[in-house]
Amino acid sequence: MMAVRAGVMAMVMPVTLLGGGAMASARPQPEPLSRGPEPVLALGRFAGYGPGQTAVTYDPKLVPSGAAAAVAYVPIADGHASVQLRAQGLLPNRRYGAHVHTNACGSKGEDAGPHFQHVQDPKTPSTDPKFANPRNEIWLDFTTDGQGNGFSRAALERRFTDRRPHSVIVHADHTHTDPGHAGQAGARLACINVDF
Ligand SMILES: [Cu+2]
Repeated sequence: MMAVRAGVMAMVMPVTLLGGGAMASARPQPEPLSRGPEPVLALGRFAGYGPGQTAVTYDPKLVPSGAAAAVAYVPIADGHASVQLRAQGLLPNRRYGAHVHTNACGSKGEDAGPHFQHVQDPKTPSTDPKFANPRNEIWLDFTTDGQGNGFSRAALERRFTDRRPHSVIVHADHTHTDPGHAGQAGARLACINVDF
Protein backbone atom coordinates (compact mmCIF):
# COMPACT_ATOMS: atom_id res chain seq x y z
CA MET A 1 0.00 0.00 0.00
CA MET A 2 2.87 2.37 0.75
CA ALA A 3 4.18 1.70 -2.73
CA VAL A 4 0.82 2.64 -4.24
CA ARG A 5 0.65 5.91 -2.31
CA ALA A 6 4.24 6.77 -3.20
CA GLY A 7 3.39 6.00 -6.80
CA VAL A 8 0.39 8.32 -6.78
CA MET A 9 2.58 11.04 -5.30
CA ALA A 10 4.93 10.48 -8.21
CA MET A 11 2.00 11.03 -10.58
CA VAL A 12 0.85 14.19 -8.90
CA MET A 13 4.27 15.77 -8.68
CA PRO A 14 6.40 16.35 -11.75
CA VAL A 15 9.14 13.91 -10.83
CA THR A 16 10.79 11.32 -13.04
CA LEU A 17 8.13 8.80 -13.87
CA LEU A 18 9.54 5.43 -12.95
CA GLY A 19 12.16 6.65 -10.48
CA GLY A 20 9.64 8.67 -8.46
CA GLY A 21 8.66 5.95 -6.01
CA ALA A 22 12.00 5.82 -4.26
CA MET A 23 12.20 9.60 -4.01
CA ALA A 24 8.68 9.94 -2.69
CA SER A 25 9.17 7.22 -0.06
CA ALA A 26 11.67 9.48 1.72
CA ARG A 27 8.98 12.15 2.14
CA PRO A 28 6.30 12.14 4.86
CA GLN A 29 3.44 9.90 3.78
CA PRO A 30 0.30 11.84 2.81
CA GLU A 31 -2.92 11.51 4.75
CA PRO A 32 -5.25 8.83 3.36
CA LEU A 33 -7.35 10.33 0.56
CA SER A 34 -10.61 8.86 1.84
CA ARG A 35 -12.12 5.93 3.70
CA GLY A 36 -13.40 4.63 0.38
CA PRO A 37 -11.63 2.62 -2.27
CA GLU A 38 -7.85 2.86 -2.46
CA PRO A 39 -6.13 4.56 -5.36
CA VAL A 40 -4.86 2.35 -8.15
CA LEU A 41 -1.62 2.86 -10.05
CA ALA A 42 -0.42 1.13 -13.21
CA LEU A 43 3.17 1.73 -14.33
CA GLY A 44 4.86 0.20 -17.32
CA ARG A 45 7.29 0.46 -20.19
CA PHE A 46 5.83 -0.22 -23.61
CA ALA A 47 6.82 -3.45 -25.36
CA GLY A 48 5.15 -6.04 -27.54
CA TYR A 49 2.23 -8.01 -26.15
CA GLY A 50 2.98 -10.85 -23.76
CA PRO A 51 1.56 -12.36 -20.58
CA GLY A 52 1.88 -10.00 -17.63
CA GLN A 53 2.89 -7.04 -19.83
CA THR A 54 1.37 -3.85 -18.36
CA ALA A 55 1.99 -1.53 -21.33
CA VAL A 56 1.68 -2.90 -24.86
CA THR A 57 2.61 -1.07 -28.08
CA TYR A 58 1.00 -2.02 -31.40
CA ASP A 59 2.82 0.69 -33.38
CA PRO A 60 6.42 1.17 -32.19
CA LYS A 61 6.93 4.05 -34.66
CA LEU A 62 4.38 6.19 -32.79
CA VAL A 63 4.61 4.58 -29.31
CA PRO A 64 8.21 3.37 -29.13
CA SER A 65 9.22 0.32 -27.14
CA GLY A 66 10.81 1.61 -23.94
CA ALA A 67 8.48 4.63 -23.69
CA ALA A 68 6.81 4.70 -20.31
CA ALA A 69 3.28 5.25 -19.07
CA ALA A 70 1.58 5.64 -15.72
CA VAL A 71 -2.16 5.63 -15.06
CA ALA A 72 -3.61 6.52 -11.67
CA TYR A 73 -7.24 6.09 -10.61
CA VAL A 74 -7.87 8.18 -7.52
CA PRO A 75 -11.23 7.94 -5.72
CA ILE A 76 -12.07 11.17 -3.90
CA ALA A 77 -14.02 11.43 -0.66
CA ASP A 78 -17.25 12.88 -2.09
CA GLY A 79 -17.85 9.94 -4.43
CA HIS A 80 -15.99 11.54 -7.31
CA ALA A 81 -12.73 10.25 -8.75
CA SER A 82 -10.03 11.15 -11.21
CA VAL A 83 -8.01 9.27 -13.78
CA GLN A 84 -4.59 10.62 -14.69
CA LEU A 85 -2.34 9.51 -17.54
CA ARG A 86 1.33 10.37 -17.80
CA ALA A 87 3.64 9.26 -20.60
CA GLN A 88 7.32 9.65 -21.44
CA GLY A 89 9.32 8.81 -24.53
CA LEU A 90 6.60 9.40 -27.14
CA LEU A 91 7.05 11.50 -30.28
CA PRO A 92 7.53 15.20 -29.47
CA ASN A 93 4.81 17.80 -30.09
CA ARG A 94 2.29 15.20 -31.22
CA ARG A 95 -1.43 14.85 -30.54
CA TYR A 96 -2.52 11.50 -29.13
CA GLY A 97 -6.01 10.35 -28.19
CA ALA A 98 -6.62 8.15 -25.17
CA HIS A 99 -9.63 6.63 -23.42
CA VAL A 100 -10.51 4.14 -20.72
CA HIS A 101 -11.65 0.88 -22.38
CA THR A 102 -13.70 -2.01 -21.04
CA ASN A 103 -11.39 -5.01 -21.57
CA ALA A 104 -7.78 -5.85 -20.77
CA CYS A 105 -5.08 -5.39 -23.41
CA GLY A 106 -4.60 -8.22 -25.87
CA SER A 107 -2.37 -9.07 -28.78
CA LYS A 108 -4.43 -6.70 -30.97
CA GLY A 109 -5.71 -3.21 -30.12
CA GLU A 110 -9.31 -4.31 -30.74
CA ASP A 111 -9.07 -6.79 -27.84
CA ALA A 112 -9.56 -3.96 -25.34
CA GLY A 113 -13.17 -3.62 -26.48
CA PRO A 114 -15.20 -0.40 -26.56
CA HIS A 115 -14.90 2.69 -24.39
CA PHE A 116 -16.15 2.36 -20.85
CA GLN A 117 -19.46 4.25 -20.58
CA HIS A 118 -21.16 5.12 -17.29
CA VAL A 119 -24.50 4.88 -19.13
CA GLN A 120 -24.20 2.28 -21.87
CA ASP A 121 -25.31 3.11 -25.41
CA PRO A 122 -27.70 0.38 -26.61
CA LYS A 123 -26.09 0.75 -30.07
CA THR A 124 -22.59 -0.47 -30.91
CA PRO A 125 -20.30 0.95 -32.02
CA SER A 126 -21.34 3.97 -30.00
CA THR A 127 -20.88 7.12 -32.11
CA ASP A 128 -23.86 9.10 -30.76
CA PRO A 129 -22.55 12.15 -28.87
CA LYS A 130 -25.33 11.60 -26.34
CA PHE A 131 -23.36 8.57 -25.11
CA ALA A 132 -19.92 9.04 -26.69
CA ASN A 133 -18.89 12.17 -24.83
CA PRO A 134 -16.25 12.94 -22.21
CA ARG A 135 -18.77 13.04 -19.34
CA ASN A 136 -20.14 9.56 -20.06
CA GLU A 137 -16.79 8.14 -21.15
CA ILE A 138 -13.28 8.81 -19.84
CA TRP A 139 -11.21 10.68 -22.40
CA LEU A 140 -7.51 11.28 -21.75
CA ASP A 141 -6.32 12.99 -24.96
CA PHE A 142 -3.00 14.78 -24.66
CA THR A 143 -0.37 16.58 -26.74
CA THR A 144 3.26 15.80 -26.00
CA ASP A 145 5.79 18.50 -25.25
CA GLY A 146 9.10 18.93 -27.08
CA GLN A 147 10.60 16.03 -25.12
CA GLY A 148 7.77 13.56 -25.80
CA ASN A 149 6.16 13.87 -22.37
CA GLY A 150 2.37 13.84 -22.13
CA PHE A 151 -0.11 14.32 -19.31
CA SER A 152 -3.87 14.36 -19.02
CA ARG A 153 -6.45 14.12 -16.30
CA ALA A 154 -10.16 13.33 -16.39
CA ALA A 155 -12.49 14.20 -13.53
CA LEU A 156 -15.20 11.60 -12.89
CA GLU A 157 -18.46 12.52 -11.21
CA ARG A 158 -18.82 8.95 -10.02
CA ARG A 159 -16.58 6.07 -9.10
CA PHE A 160 -16.49 2.67 -10.72
CA THR A 161 -18.63 0.13 -8.88
CA ASP A 162 -19.55 -3.38 -10.02
CA ARG A 163 -18.89 -2.66 -13.72
CA ARG A 164 -15.21 -1.79 -14.12
CA PRO A 165 -12.97 -0.97 -17.06
CA HIS A 166 -9.61 -2.71 -17.49
CA SER A 167 -7.37 -0.63 -19.73
CA VAL A 168 -6.39 2.68 -21.31
CA ILE A 169 -5.90 2.74 -25.09
CA VAL A 170 -3.65 5.35 -26.74
CA HIS A 171 -4.92 6.37 -30.19
CA ALA A 172 -3.36 8.06 -33.23
CA ASP A 173 -5.56 11.23 -33.16
CA HIS A 174 -7.42 13.45 -30.76
CA THR A 175 -11.01 12.33 -30.19
CA HIS A 176 -13.79 13.40 -32.55
CA THR A 177 -17.03 14.80 -31.16
CA ASP A 178 -19.32 15.08 -34.24
CA PRO A 179 -22.35 12.77 -34.63
CA GLY A 180 -21.41 9.52 -36.38
CA HIS A 181 -17.75 9.92 -35.39
CA ALA A 182 -18.03 10.86 -31.71
CA GLY A 183 -15.50 9.00 -29.61
CA GLN A 184 -13.38 7.91 -32.57
CA ALA A 185 -9.68 8.77 -32.43
CA GLY A 186 -7.97 6.78 -35.14
CA ALA A 187 -5.82 3.68 -34.85
CA ARG A 188 -5.16 1.96 -31.54
CA LEU A 189 -1.43 2.51 -31.01
CA ALA A 190 -0.91 1.14 -27.53
CA CYS A 191 -2.67 -0.21 -24.44
CA ILE A 192 -2.06 -0.04 -20.69
CA ASN A 193 -3.63 -2.61 -18.36
CA VAL A 194 -5.13 -0.94 -15.30
CA ASP A 195 -6.76 -2.79 -12.39
CA PHE A 196 -9.47 -0.12 -11.91
CU1 LIG B 1 -10.38 4.60 -27.30
